[in-house]
Amino acid sequence: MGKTLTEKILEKHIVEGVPEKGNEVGIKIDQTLTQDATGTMAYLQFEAMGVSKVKTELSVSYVDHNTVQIGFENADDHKYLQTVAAKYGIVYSRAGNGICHQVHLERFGKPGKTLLGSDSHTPTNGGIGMLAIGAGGLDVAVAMAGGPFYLTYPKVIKINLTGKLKPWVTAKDVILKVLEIFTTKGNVGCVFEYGGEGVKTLSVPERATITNMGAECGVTTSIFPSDEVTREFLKAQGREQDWVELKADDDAEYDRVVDIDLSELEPLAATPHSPGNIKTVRELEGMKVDQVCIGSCTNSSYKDLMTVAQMLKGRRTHPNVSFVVAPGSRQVLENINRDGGLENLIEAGARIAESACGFCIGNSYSPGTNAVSLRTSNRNFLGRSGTKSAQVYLVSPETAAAAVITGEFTDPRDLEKMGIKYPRISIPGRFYIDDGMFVFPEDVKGEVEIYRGPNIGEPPVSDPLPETISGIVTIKVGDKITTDHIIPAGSRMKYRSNVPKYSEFLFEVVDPTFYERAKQIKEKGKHNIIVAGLSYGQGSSREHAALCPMYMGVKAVIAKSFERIHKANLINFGIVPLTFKKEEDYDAVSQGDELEILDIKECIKSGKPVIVHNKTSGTTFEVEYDLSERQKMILLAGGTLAYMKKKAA
Ligand code: MIC
Ligand code: SF4
Repeated sequence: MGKTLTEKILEKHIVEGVPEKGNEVGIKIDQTLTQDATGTMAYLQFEAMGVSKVKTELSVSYVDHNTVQIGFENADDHKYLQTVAAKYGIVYSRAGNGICHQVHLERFGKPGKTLLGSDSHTPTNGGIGMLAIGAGGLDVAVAMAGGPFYLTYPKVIKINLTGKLKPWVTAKDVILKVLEIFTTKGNVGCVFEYGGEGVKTLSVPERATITNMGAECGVTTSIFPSDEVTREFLKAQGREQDWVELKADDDAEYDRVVDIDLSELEPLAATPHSPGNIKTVRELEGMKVDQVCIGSCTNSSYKDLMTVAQMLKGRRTHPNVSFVVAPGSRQVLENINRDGGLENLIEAGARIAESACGFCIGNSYSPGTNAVSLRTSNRNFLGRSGTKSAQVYLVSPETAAAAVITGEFTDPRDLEKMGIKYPRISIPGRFYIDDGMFVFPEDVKGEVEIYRGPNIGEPPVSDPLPETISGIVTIKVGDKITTDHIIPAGSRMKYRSNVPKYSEFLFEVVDPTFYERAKQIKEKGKHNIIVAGLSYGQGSSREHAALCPMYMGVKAVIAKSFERIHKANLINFGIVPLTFKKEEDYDAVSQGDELEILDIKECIKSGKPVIVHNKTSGTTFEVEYDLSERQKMILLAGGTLAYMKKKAA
């Protein structure tokens, strides 16, 4: 039987475990990336591992999230990151160089290699044929120290592309279609592998738009083959030597095959407040638009911005629209500048933002009250833009630019009637390349002293797992609670290196009284327990969604189901992820109930069922846990750092 592309790459990287679907396997990681908002904690943890240099082929530390720098905190953190990179042999990408995923695709992504990144959109580099996976910072630190990364040997779903996109229909519409089919939940443990005749019609950055937003479906990663198109892209980046051909065998067997005819797609939008709420742009036509933001790691490539620039050439931004453009990288900015695109954008009235995450993470350009904001980014979770009442729609650059012209939701195909022709932009044969904003380890001379500003604290350590978890349901939430709900980013993100301070914002968008209640429960010597519905912990890889609850004394989360990265983060920080066996057990628990999770330690050790006693209602119910032997040992030790120390001893 032939092999899928995913199996072929995994086969070359497995160092532990049996490669059977559903089994936990450990894989060797060739490259890692971190960004500043997750990186500081990751490197503090890496330092605690006592390794003298990173053991990967390449590790890059990007600064792209906290670049607004109101106050000293982030500038200090960046200096910490730069000195750590210099000391341990890590490439440092300075603020201004661009968004980690876009820059990595341009300068470092290599087909056939594994990439682990402390950011959920790491699969962007699946567009160049890498097996690129997002994880919590601690897992990335372990990989930098030479340890394996553990994942469930995945089911592989083939997305078979046929046909060719029609003018005005884009890669973004492909992934929004995928989101319509698969939704944002129920895809844990799967990989999306793209194949079929349609693949060759998509450029590498277009493929990367598609693999980027696979993260919203909750899959482990998404991957495209590496073909002539990949070779051309690498050549344009001056890296043709990094190309290898990679494809699935013709007789490879997949767990499921889904066909998408590219020529049948039309412009789509994800409506508030989930990337999975898909409508056609036609259905939304005429809705007044207040803000348009083009950029983010999903849609900020050369082609994206040159297309928009061409559409807007000689036109003005509608007077009711605030129009923001954030090029994905300094390379994109330099190239659109050289090719005249930047001029068109400025003349049209664009507010040119830094090449960074910016608006996407809500640390700048927040929309007004109840504003309708069209964005080319990947997430529109409640409050993520920085404005809770804002209505954020996720669209393609073409649909976004159409609204810049008309001031309302407009199907870009209708622009033809206004005399606007579809701009056919192709990728340059050779990009203008300038790596001057990287600091390479070989550029570092002499001894390096690590800089630690006052904002950087020791990473908190968890207490060992108690015999019985005895506590209060501090909060009961519903389905699809994202890490943006658990701990906001945006203007709060500057406290990433200060866990006690950052914890004050836990569940801010859902229930701002959470912190005070959790604090009181902790002070009474009780544990905090979170109860949740389906797909708990969707979205980002931010381990603070586990680290801050741990700091506040949360010992267990009982949910209907968990998303992959968040579940791994909970385990890393010694919080037990338990699942309801029956729907009615979830219904019967109320916020404020006193629960006892009896003999939890013994149950996990011996594999016995876990019984929860609800002292408030006088009832009991059974919960389940799906943990590998390794994960059990981590929980018993009280978290990954404690487990590693124990193992070393
Ligand atoms: C996001 O898009 O939500 C982020 C901000 O990039 C996060 C990482 C973080 O919270 O620092 C992610 O995607 O993992
Ligand atoms: Fe940055 Fe947004 Fe991409 Fe996250 S999704 S890495 S915040 S651009």
